[in-house]
Amino acid sequence: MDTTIKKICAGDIRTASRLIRDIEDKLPDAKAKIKKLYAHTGKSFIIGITGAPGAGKSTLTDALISEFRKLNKTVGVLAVDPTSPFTGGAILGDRIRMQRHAEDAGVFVRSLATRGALGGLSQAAGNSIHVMEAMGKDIIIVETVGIGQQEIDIINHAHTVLVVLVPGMGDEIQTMKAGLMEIADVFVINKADRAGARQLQTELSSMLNLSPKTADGWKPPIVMVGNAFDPATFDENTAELAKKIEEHHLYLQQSGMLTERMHRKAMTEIKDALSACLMEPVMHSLVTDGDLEKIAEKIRNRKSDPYTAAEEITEKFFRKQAGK
Ligand SMILES: Nc1nc2c(ncn2[C@@H]2O[C@H](COP(=O)(O)OP(=O)(O)OP(=O)(O)O)[C@@H](O)[C@H]2O)c(=O)[nH]1
Ligand SMILES: [Mg+2]
Repeated sequence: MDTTIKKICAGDIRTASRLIRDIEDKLPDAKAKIKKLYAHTGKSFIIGITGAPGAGKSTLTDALISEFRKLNKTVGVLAVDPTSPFTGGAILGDRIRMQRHAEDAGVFVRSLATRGALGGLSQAAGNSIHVMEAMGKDIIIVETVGIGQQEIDIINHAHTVLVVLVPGMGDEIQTMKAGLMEIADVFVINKADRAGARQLQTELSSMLNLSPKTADGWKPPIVMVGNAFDPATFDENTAELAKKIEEHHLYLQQSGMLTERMHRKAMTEIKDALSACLMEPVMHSLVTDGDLEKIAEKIRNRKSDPYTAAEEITEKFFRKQAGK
């Protein structure tokens, strides 16, 4: 076996960290490593946590780590920050918030950011999850800011999805718009000691009652989590949250829905890989050749149309590939 793979499968933190960094930097070698690693993945339970910036996702993740550690489960955490060029501090914040687990060999925390590259964040997240799976982590938590399609793609790598809402942020409407209602398996109303928490709970539960019964027959529970700085209630609430997550996990296993989730994950992985094999090289050569600007200009002047342009681009790409 490749030494890198061997080391990662033995749980070596340095080798795993290096591969995650290479994945993030899109080094071609990382792809080759993931191919070899893949056979050693697929056994972890993956939890996605999404919600607005500052909703308290990292604080909750930290609390969940403690809950899972009590059960002797090893935990991997991946904090994905799609907006990191602007909020570089958030990732540092994540490290600080999860610092109390820094000494624990059963916990592995890494962050992932886009470095201005074209797309591919979902793929980088998926591959980093694979690294943690190969390390043998029982549970992997993926945290991402939930706004757009990119984040939904990332969350599709998870088996169970938590959506974190906070009273007074107009979240209900945001959530509906972002399509998060459909993707949530468990809702968390965080900072539930704040005014408006009960109202949010009522609105959310009537929204859930109105929505046609989810295809898989699971009704997403709403867990209220109070102030993170009031340990007595916070610990009790997060223990309840961990219980709901476990219930969903059991439900997935018993209903056969886990297979469906794994299928959804596989679909996302194919889409990501195709995008890396096709979309990204095409876009890359268009950008570096300066063709993208020229084509856009032609379209703007109605000298061409997007379909013809796309056909020409595709034809050129495949001709170039065939000539290789
Ligand atoms: N009042 C109050 N503040 C909280 C609570 N939970 C978290 N915070 C604070 O809210 C801020 C954001 O918390 P995070 O856990 O980093 O939130 P996040 O959703 O991970 O944030 P991003 O990753 O930046 O989107 C921090 O300053 C926390 O200390 C809470 O229950 N009550
Ligand atoms: Mg965070």
